[in-house]
Amino acid sequence: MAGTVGASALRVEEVRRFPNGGVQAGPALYWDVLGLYRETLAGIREAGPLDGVGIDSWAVDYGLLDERGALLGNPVHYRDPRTDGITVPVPDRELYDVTGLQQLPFNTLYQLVAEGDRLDAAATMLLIPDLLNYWLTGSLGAERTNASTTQLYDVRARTWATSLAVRAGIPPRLLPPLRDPGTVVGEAREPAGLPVIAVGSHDTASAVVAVPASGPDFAYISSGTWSLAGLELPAPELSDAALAANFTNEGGVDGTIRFLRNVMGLWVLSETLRTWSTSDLPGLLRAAAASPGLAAVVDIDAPEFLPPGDMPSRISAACEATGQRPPSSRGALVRCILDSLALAYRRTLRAAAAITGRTFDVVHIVGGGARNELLCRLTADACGVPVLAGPVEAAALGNVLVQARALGEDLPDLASMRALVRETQEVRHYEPSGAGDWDAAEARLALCR
Ligand code: LRH
Repeated sequence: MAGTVGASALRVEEVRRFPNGGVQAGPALYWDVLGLYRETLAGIREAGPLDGVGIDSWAVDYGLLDERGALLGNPVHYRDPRTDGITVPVPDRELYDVTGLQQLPFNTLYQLVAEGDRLDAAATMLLIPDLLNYWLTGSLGAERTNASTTQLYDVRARTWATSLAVRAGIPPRLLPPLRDPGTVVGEAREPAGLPVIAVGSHDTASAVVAVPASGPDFAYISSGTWSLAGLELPAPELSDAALAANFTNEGGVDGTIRFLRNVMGLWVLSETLRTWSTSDLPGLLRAAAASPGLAAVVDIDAPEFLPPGDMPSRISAACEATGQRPPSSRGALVRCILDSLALAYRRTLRAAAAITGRTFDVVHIVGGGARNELLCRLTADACGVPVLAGPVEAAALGNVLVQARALGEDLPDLASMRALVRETQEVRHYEPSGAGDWDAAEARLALCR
C-alpha cells in the first residue's frame, strides 16, 4: 500500500497484491517468507519514490538467525500443530502477572519451546516484520507492539521477560534489543537510503491507531482473518477476572494497552469458501441474510476451528453436539457463522467492560470485516449499541500515520491521528434494530460450553 499523509489529507492505495497463506510441505505448515520478501521489494520498487517504508504483519511468528544473520530453517505457521501439548514450568497466574497475555497455543513462547534443541544453533529470533526489516536494512531489533504478543515480554516493566525465558528453556540471547514504534530502523539497501521506520508492526496495533473514535468510551473489533475484540486501556488489567476470561494485554502505539481477546474471525468463513471451492461471497452473504437468524449458533472460539480444514463439517458437528439442527443450506451455514461471530463479539466486549469497570457506547469495526454489512448489522444487534464500520484499510492507515509522525508530520497523539481518519475516511453507521433474542442465544450456548 502506498500512503499519503498531510494536513487534512490521508490516503492509502493498493500498489501490489499477492496471496499469503500457509504452505503445507511434508509434516509442517510454513509461511513462504522469502516470497513475502521478494514481493515486498517489488512493491517498494513499484510504489515509486517514497519518504519512508514501514512493515506490519500478523503477530507471534518468527525466523531464527544464526551468528552470521542467516536464516535457520523456514518460519513455521502458527496454525501448525507443533505446539500441541507443549507446556512451560511457570504457573499460569505468574505467567499472566508478567506478560499479561492470553493463553493461545501458538504464542511465540510455546513455539520456541517446541523448537527443542534447534534453538542451540540460533543467535537471534526475529518476528516477521522485524525479519523483513532486517533483510531490508541489516538492522536487528524487536518492535515493541509485536514483541508484546510473544508471551516473553514483561508488560509492566516494558522489557523482555528474561528470567521467564530462562525458566522456559529459551536462551535470552535470542531476544534482540527492543525498539519503539516511530523510531527509525535504518536505511534500506535497496532503494539505497530509503528510511525504514518501525511502525506498530503488529497489524492489530496499527489497525487500532486508525480506529476513528471521537471519545474515550469505545470498543473496537479489528476484523479480518481474526477478529480482535476489546478496549484500549492506559495500563494493563491483570486481575483474576481478566486471567479467568483469558483476555490479553497487548502493547499499543504510544504506550497504550490493547485489552482484547482473539475471536476466531472471518477465517472460519474463508475456510468454508475454500472447502466449497467457491469465491461467490456476495451470493452467500445474500443467502445468509435471507436465512432465519439465530437458528443455530456455535462457540466459534472452540479449538476445532483453529486449524485449516473443512469448516462446514466442523460446524455441523458442533451443532449436533449441542443438540441443535445443523444448517441445511449454504446460506444457513454462513448465517450460523456470522450469528456465532456476533454472539462472540457481544460476549467478549461485555466481559471486557465488566472486568475493567468501563463502558462503551459504540463499537468500531475496522479492517476487511467492515465491508461485511450483514456482520456489521448483526454486531450492532448483538451488542445493543451502534456500530461504526470502517476504515477497511485500518492497518495500512495506522502504519502510514505513525511513519508520517516519525518524519515530522504534526500528529502529536492518537487523538489527532484518529481525528484525521474521521475527517478523511468512509465510515458506515449501523443502529441496533432490536432483532433477534441474543440473550436467549447466549444462554443456550453458555449451557453447552
Ligand atoms: C491478526 C493477528 C492477531 C494475532 C494473530 C496471530 O492478523 O496479528 O492479532 O493474534 O494474527
